[in-house]
Amino acid sequence: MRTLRILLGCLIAGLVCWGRSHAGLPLPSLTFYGLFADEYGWPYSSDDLVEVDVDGARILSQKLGSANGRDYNYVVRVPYDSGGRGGDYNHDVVAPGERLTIRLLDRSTGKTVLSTNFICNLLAGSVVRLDLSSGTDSLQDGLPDSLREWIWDALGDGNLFEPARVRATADSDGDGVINLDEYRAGTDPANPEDLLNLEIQQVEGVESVQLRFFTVPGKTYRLENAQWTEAGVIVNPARFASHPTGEANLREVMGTGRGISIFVPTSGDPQFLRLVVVPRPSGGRILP
Ligand SMILES: [Ca+2]
Ligand SMILES: [Ca+2]
Repeated sequence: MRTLRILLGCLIAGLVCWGRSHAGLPLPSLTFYGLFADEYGWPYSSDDLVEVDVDGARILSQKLGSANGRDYNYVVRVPYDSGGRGGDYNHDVVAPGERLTIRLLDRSTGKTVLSTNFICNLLAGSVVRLDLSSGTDSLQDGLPDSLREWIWDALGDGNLFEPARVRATADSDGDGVINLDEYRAGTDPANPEDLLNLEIQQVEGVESVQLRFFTVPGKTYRLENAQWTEAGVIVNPARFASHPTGEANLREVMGTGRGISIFVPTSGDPQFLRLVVVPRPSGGRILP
C-alpha cells in the first residue's frame, strides 16, 4: 500500500509538472552554446551566471563554465514545445514566436554584463552557437575600442585617446603582426614579445618536422599547406601528429595556455605550411 501511495504521488506530481511546464506538444530541447568574452576577448570567469528568459520571465539560471581547453564557456539546454497555450501556461519552456533572452549575469553585482534576445523560431532540437563580447567597435574594423585604448595607454604619446588613433590594420607594437590578427590570436597588440610565432625544426632520425608555438586558451589552431597548380594556389588543411613517430591524423588543436608541439611527416618534397587561428563565427549560427 505504501509503495502504491508513493507511485501515485509520483504520478500526480508528474502530471502537475507536465501541465505547468508544457502548453503544447513537447519538442526536443534547443541547445545554445558559445563564448562570453570581455572587451579584450578573454572568456568571463566561471563564477558568473548564464540566464535564460522567455518573454521576460526567468526559466533557467546556471553557472558559467570554464573555457579551459575548449573554445566555448557555456552550454544551456532550453525546453521547447509547440505552443498553443492554455490559461495555466507558465514560462518554463519556450514556444515558437516567443522572445528568448540569453544573458550573462555578474554574480557579485547582480548586473547584466552581456545580453542578446530574439524571436525564437528554431527547428526542434537545434544546436545554436552564440558568441557575445562586451566590446564596442566604433570604427567597424573588427577591433574592440577597449583594446584600442589598452594599446594607446601602453604605447601612445600621452595625448587623449581617440579610437581612430589605433586602427585594426596597424602594427602598433611593431612585432610584424597587425592589431586585428593579434586580437584574433589572443596575443597582446601592445607587447612585441607576445605574438603567435612558429618555431620549426627537423626531428633527428625521423622523417618529421616539429612545429612549436605558444597557445592561448579558448583558441583553436589549424595547420594548412599550400600547393601551386596551373589553376593557382590551393590551400588545404594539413594533417599532423602529436608525437614524432605518431600517425598524422589530427587537423586541429585547442589552446591550453602553454607551448604545444605538433609533428608533420616529411616526404622529401618541399612543403609550404602555415598555422591558422580558426576564426570564430560572429553572432549565432545553426549547426547542421
Ligand atoms: Ca603587433
Ligand atoms: Ca604583440
